[in-house]
Amino acid sequence: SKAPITVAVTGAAGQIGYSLLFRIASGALFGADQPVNLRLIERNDEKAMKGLTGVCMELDDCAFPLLNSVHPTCDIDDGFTGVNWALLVGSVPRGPGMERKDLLSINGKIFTGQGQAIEKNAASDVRVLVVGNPCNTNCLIAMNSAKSIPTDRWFAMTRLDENRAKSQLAAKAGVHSTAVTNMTIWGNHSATQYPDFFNAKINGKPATDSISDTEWLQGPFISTVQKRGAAIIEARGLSSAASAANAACDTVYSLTRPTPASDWTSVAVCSDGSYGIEKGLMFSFPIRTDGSKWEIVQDVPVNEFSQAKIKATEDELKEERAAVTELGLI
Ligand code: NAX
Repeated sequence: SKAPITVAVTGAAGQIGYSLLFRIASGALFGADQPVNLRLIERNDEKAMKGLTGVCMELDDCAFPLLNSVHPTCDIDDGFTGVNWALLVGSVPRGPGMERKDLLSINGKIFTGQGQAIEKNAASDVRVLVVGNPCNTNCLIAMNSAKSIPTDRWFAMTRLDENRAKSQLAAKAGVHSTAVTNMTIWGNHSATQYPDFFNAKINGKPATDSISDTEWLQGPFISTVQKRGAAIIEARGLSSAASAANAACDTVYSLTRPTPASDWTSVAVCSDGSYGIEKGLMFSFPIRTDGSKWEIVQDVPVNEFSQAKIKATEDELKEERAAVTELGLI
């Protein structure tokens, strides 16, 4: 049988963790014949670690055929030892009265420490997906704290936004979500992200052929996707967790298998200057991969409307980077 793949998850006792771990253990990332080791990382806090113990008990109780080992810890050097994939989910949410700068500063310290611990302890083929918000900038910080790990191993998650956009377009066109392809999320995982309906396809043809309501596409469609996180909180009283865990699984799945012909997927990667985006920013682009090496899809048409939206989200990421540079985090 195959050698296990080792996956670290931070924030493992949190809401997303509670969905994500069970999906990983049942084969959602690497398939039904690939055993996994889980290394579960939580804060050095009694309540968090006790919660993690409970989650580990439930993982035991599933008797998952693919789950080779589970290792809970609050020591990040231990937690990242030998990991092939690091899913950085844990971060500190913005509390009442907390300034944006305080948030960047608190999370900045978490992600510099985790970047260093990954560099020191992970497997030589490690790949990192940051989910914890602000995910693009947290990823930028971790990547800059681990300079010996190639920049093409670092990803921040915009797949939930991609999936949300596909589902909105499918509902509007009256088709199944699988009919929607080539859905790019450009930029930041935030309210400035741009879900690019111009280049999306429905049943292989431009989405705009099936959806003629341009006013809806340029207005409510974009804002619904941008603000979906807040709408879920409003409805559920809790932030999106199962759908976020699902998107994390989709991201790893898509990055480890060849992209279907003529389609692409969205994930934030370190910009190489494509589409005029400043080099070094963690920016969500259309991506294709053969399952190991990935590339930014070039020559996707960007019209004036799209250009303005892409500029706005790039500007926001530049501001976030300036703030963390000023704080000495990168
Ligand atoms: P929870 O607050 O339920 O869980 C977070 C967990 O992280 C807690 O158990 C906490 O103890 C732990 N934690 C905090 N600091 C840690 C550290 N230094 N090391 C290890 N663990 C630590 O949040 P949850 O709903 O699970 O969301 C987690 C993160 O995902 C949040 O930052 C959230 O904003 C972000 N999201 C990102 C999304 C994306 O699309 N990129 C979508 C969903 C989600 O909002």
